This record gives sequence, C-alpha cells and structure tokens, in this order.
Amino acid sequence: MSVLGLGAMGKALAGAFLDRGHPTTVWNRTAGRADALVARGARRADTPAEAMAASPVTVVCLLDDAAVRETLGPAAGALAGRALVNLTNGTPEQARAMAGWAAGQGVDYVDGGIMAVPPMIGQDGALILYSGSREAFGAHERTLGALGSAVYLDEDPGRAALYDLALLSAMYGMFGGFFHALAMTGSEKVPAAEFTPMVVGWLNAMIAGLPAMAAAIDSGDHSAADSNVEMQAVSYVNLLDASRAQGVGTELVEPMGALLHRAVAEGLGAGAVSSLVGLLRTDPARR
Ligand code: FVH
Repeated sequence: MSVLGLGAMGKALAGAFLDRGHPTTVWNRTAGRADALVARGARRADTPAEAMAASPVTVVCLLDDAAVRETLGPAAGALAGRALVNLTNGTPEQARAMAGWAAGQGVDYVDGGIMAVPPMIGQDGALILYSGSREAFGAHERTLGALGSAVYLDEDPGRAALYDLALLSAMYGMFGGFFHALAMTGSEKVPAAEFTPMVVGWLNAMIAGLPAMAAAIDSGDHSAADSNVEMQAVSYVNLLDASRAQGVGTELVEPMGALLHRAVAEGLGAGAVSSLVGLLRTDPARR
C-alpha cells in the first residue's frame, strides 16, 4: 500500500495500514511529516512517482482536488496498470474528471469519502464510502478494510463524493442549529455544558422521525402533518424575533424561515415539512 498525503487524515490512514501489518510506502510534500510513520516501519518515498511505483494500489488524501492534480500530474506514468484510491474531499464532477484522467493513464480509479475524523480511522464506527471501478475495489477491499467499514456504492465515480457532501450537509445543519441554540441560551449566561444534554435528547427524538420523512419524500405524499408547514412558519418568526432581541445573529437560521414561508406561499402550508425538499431542487430535469 502507498499513501500520498500525510496531513492529519493521511497519517491516520497510513498508521492504520501499518497497524494491520500492510507494508506501507508514504510520501508527503513536506517530507518531515513522514518521520513518525517511518519510525513505525513505513518506507519513505522521495517523490509521488516513487511511492506509486512501490505498490499495486495508492491511496491519495490531500487537501483538495487541485493538490491531487498537482501531485499526480507529473507522476502519471508511474500509475499505469495500478489502482488509485482518491480519498480527498471533492465534488462528484471532480471525481468523474479524475476517473477520466486515470482511465487515460491506464489506471483503475476508485473515489472515496471518509465519514470519520482521524482518531476514528481503523476503529469501529469509521465509515469509508467508495465508488468507481468495481474491479479495483473488489481486489483491494480487504486491505481498505484496515481503515474502517468499507461500503461500495456505485460504478459512477461521483457517487461517493455526492454521499459524502450530502452527509456533511446534514452534519453542518446540525452544527448550525446547535451553535445558534447555544448563542441564544448563552445570551442569558446559561453555560453551554448545562444546556447541551437537553439538545442531545431533543435531536435524538427528532432523528427518530427522519425515516418517516424519507418515506414521504420518496412517495411525494406530505399529507400526514401533525406539525404542518403553516404552523411552523408562524412559530419560526418567534425564533428569529427572540434571537434578535437577545442580541444573537440570525444568519444560520434565516434560510429555513424563508423556505417555510415560500412553502406556504406555494400552497404547501397544510402539509408536512418534508415537502421543503422539493422546493430545494432547482433543476427540473433532476426532480
Ligand atoms: N481531518 C478531518 O477531520 C477530515 C475527515 C474527513 C476527510 N477529510 C478530508 O481529508 C483530506 C485531507 O485532510 P487532512 O485532515 O489530512 O488535511 P491537512 O491536515 O490540512 O493536510 C493536508 C494535506 O494536503 C497536502 N497538500 C496541500 N496542498 C498540497 C499541494 N498543493 N501539493 C501537495 N500536497 C498538498 C499537505 O501537505 P503538506 O502541507 O504537509 O506539505 C497535507 O499532507 C481533505 O480533503 C479533507 O477534506 C479530513
């Protein structure tokens, strides 16, 4: 196994391969970041091409797509006949473009999304999503299993990035609501640690309702509304007014209020909030 990129995540990935006994070659732009892994038994490569030539499969985990292109471009020849697993965060379009570039080099390409933070890598609970070459994933699935639960999604190389970014969007939505909630209670000097257990309990209660919302979204039937859109649009104004009165900025929560009011204006007021998903889809061809 070869690993390109030894930032916080790349170090964790290379460390997990070493922990499972896989011979591991590592490269990083700033060479000194490889020292601790070399001390644990990794082989240091001086160039990306040398790292890639050392193994049948290379995992790349760099800051972004531009860094990947900058790193792989000059080393393209070293990859022919090998597999490339790109775990760098990126868009579906970037993943598809990389797959096209890799195909031109005779490389089997797998794109991936890491649903874990570095300390979780190699532990229960780490989920890594993959898409792209089914053959390459199958050939290296056991080795990739060192990183966490390996889930293959689709031959479309963009699918893992789509799921990754969608899951991050759910996470940031939760963070945004949490941060706003703490700013509100903090405006009255309630300690965050005191209020947070109540947030956790409330969010867990709401999470239990997500599968029913998903069923409504798939069927298009939003009629089962114990908490209809119009009622929520009215009470949401209180959330915004109270925030302003408490000296709390509303930038994290205003968009949801605007969407609720648009739903009412478009005649969806009597139904469930699951109808809001349809309002977000701006491309008629993708509805
Ligand atoms: N850390 C996390 O919590 C998340 C979890 C989910 C997945 N993400 C994604 O993983 C990619 C790498 O993230 P990271 O945490 O390792 O990031 P850094 O610690 O900032 O390390 C960045 C590495 O990228 C190298 N690098 C940056 N620009 C270039 C370039 N132009 N050419 C070559 N290498 C480049 C950097 O090298 P250096 O600064 O040490 O020389 C690091 O190795 C990322 O896509 C996350 O979104 C992490």
